[in-house]
Amino acid sequence: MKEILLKIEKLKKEKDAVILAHYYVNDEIQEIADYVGDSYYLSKIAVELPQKMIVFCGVTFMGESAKILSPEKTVIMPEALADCPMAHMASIDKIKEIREKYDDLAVVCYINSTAEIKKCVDVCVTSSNALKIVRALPQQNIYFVPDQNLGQYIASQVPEKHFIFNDGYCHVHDEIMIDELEEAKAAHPKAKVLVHPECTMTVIGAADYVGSTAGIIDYATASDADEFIIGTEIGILYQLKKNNPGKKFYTINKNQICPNMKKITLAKVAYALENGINQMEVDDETRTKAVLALEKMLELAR
Ligand code: CIZ
Ligand code: SF4
Repeated sequence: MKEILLKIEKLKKEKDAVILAHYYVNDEIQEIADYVGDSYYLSKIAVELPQKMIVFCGVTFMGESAKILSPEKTVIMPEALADCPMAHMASIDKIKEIREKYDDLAVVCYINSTAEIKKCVDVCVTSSNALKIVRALPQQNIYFVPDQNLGQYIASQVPEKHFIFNDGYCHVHDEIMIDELEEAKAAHPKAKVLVHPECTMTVIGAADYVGSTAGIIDYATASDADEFIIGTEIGILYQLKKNNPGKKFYTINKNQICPNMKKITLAKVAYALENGINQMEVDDETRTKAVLALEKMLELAR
């Protein structure tokens, strides 16, 4: 075994630590992680795990959500600068303005958001539980932040409610173009198209399946098809190939890479574990407000 892997194993035992990783991080991180998953699975499991320390291989909002839900645990981020730009793409003033306009309103917030935003919303969702949660809400009007694409997709599936959209987006998914998808389909006519709901509605409209990273992996694994065109971040290919050695997976363009997820390396995991750096801190006032939206998500998604 490589020296760095032995070092990480040893440190994990010494510190009573567990490594969580999102499907978008580098392959070698997914290989050493104790748990790999989508953002819903990771936020749920972080609460249930017995270890005192969580090393979160993902972007800031993921570690922050784990800390908010489990304040007694030490949550360490191997790379402090791995942040999701979309997490900042909502305005608290705009949320207040929309609340004043509608009586019967729920502010629904994608988990890809900062704790400051989560403080001002009614419930969080992830791409794997958003439809279930939005359908279960009693409110008729839904203000969905920050992702406009996920918001539009949910609205298309829940036509009985009225939606107000925000203008946030994920550059990795938003930049997957329909003509690129059509080219990929022409090159691989037998392939099923599986995309993430952070893609635009035009791309979603041309897909066979729309779902979270976990949903895409489950669909490809259960499917009889043996070729797939994948419309999400390239890190997902590691699990797709691992679960399906006989099947072929194609991306749509060359930019399906989240630069922030890719900042996490084995050396940074080892260094953060050894030195206890980049501990996630959330002040009490923020935590006690933001936890309500996350706990409501866990309750409604059950
Ligand atoms: O950051 C993303 O795009 C996420 C959280 C995707 C997913 O489905 O887990
Ligand atoms: Fe954020 Fe997009 Fe990266 Fe996900 S893939 S962390 S939404 S920038």
